[in-house]
Amino acid sequence: MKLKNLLTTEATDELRKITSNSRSREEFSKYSTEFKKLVYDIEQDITFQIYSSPNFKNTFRQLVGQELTFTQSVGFELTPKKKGAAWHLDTISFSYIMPEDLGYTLWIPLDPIKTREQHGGIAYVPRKAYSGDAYFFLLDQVVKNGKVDEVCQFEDFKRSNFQYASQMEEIALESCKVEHDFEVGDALLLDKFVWHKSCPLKEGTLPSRKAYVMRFVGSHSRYSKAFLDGMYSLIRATGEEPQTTFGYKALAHLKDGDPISEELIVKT
Ligand SMILES: O=C(O)CCC(=O)C(=O)O
Ligand SMILES: [Fe+2]
Repeated sequence: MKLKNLLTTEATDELRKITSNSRSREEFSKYSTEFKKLVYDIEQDITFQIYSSPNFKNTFRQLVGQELTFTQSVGFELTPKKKGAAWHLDTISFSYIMPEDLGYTLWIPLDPIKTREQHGGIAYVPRKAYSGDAYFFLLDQVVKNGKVDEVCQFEDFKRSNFQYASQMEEIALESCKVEHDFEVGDALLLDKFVWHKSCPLKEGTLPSRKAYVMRFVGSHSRYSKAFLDGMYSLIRATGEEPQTTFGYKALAHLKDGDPISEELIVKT
């Protein structure tokens, strides 16, 4: 869902500064090489100011009916030479909560997005049309029933990256995608069951598109080490290293089923 004028110019200027100044890690995975920059955990004072402001909290309480707990930030930069992310669900980014629990991505573009001129935004498919909850359920069954090792042996599985849509799904997703224009200050809120992708940036006046992403979990969302371990085994079986170890670093002291509240997150 698109949120108009969520952030002030001061806030987006600050977020742009953080995103510009942060450096990507050396070890690139396939996912991160599809961007000019992809860097995790770049929160600063401004990030805290945004998510703890009463206005922001109220807005989201009304929108999702739950308090949101900030977990992680990500900075993206996309240029015309890079494809960005193909259709996917953020199964790794939300692997530290129970598969059925709520997680949210707030995507904040730091450049204006004009779809008719250069694209460069995010496309998504509304859950009513095709929802990712069945896919989280599927992954849950694999983990819960101790089938991760077996799945990791499948040649088909090793060849594909399970976070992404299949070719047949891509065709269906393309045909019901939504792509918005954005002014700087607007944002897009997606829950973790929403399929989405980057829209490649065409050559034009904008040389690159930056975005700052804030991930949240619902205040009722519970930690799941079992699902976290399962997802990391699956991703490693495809030959990729997980982009982030947030669930291990920041939440390692939690037990399965513990609710994740702000005080429990270890700042790294
Ligand atoms: O900014 C992009 O192009 C990708 C963002 C994305 O996939 C995400 O935040 O989950
Ligand atoms: Fe994503």
